[in-house]
Amino acid sequence: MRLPSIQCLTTDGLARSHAEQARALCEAGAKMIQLRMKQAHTPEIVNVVRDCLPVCREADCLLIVNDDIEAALEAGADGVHLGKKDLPWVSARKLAGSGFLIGGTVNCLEDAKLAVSCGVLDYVGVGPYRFTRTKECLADLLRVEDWQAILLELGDLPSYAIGGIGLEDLASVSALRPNGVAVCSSVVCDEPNKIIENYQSLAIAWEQTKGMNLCEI
Ligand code: TZP
Ligand code: MG
Repeated sequence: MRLPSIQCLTTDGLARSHAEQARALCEAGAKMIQLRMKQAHTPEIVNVVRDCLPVCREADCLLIVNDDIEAALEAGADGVHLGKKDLPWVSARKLAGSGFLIGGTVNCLEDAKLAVSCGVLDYVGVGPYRFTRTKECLADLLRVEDWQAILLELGDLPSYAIGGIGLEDLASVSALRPNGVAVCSSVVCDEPNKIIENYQSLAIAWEQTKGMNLCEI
């Protein structure tokens, strides 16, 4: 299976619902969406995943659920993204079995070591690159030497740089050599046409940085 090099996160707090954000992203050509519904309980997440899945399938777009593996499995999502406060990665893999994507959060070298040694992750999100209001309790920003050490440690484990990344950051981010970028506020907004425009500009710019390498998993 190939992992796309751009992952788009939906967010709370917009006039457009998570499903509407996901639909616009699919229309824009997004190939990997992470539903990040921080305020919702499992039944609501299940409903939104079920709503989004046909659209994502039609658009050949992977649908990942943030935090809630129970919702992801029940609704038939493609995977889950788990941070350090969520179900441990090894337990998640035992629960989900193979053929289900599990992504993890890496904020430091120690996390990267764990991500590799656990042997159950399909990808990691590495960051934060910049300050962002999208995530509460943001970890310390990574310095260039942190990126180098972390990405070296990760080896072949696919990585997405994350945290406040916008169009103007792509050249510098790409120079760090993650496999891809994960973005939210630079793409999703209240206006679906603007989501499409934002995503497409970002995808073109990322391709221009030669960051468009698809990674095998
Ligand atoms: N983890 C680290 S930063 C972040 C997450 C989920 C938020 C990403 O969103 P944005 O708006 O692209 O900073
Ligand atoms: Mg989490």
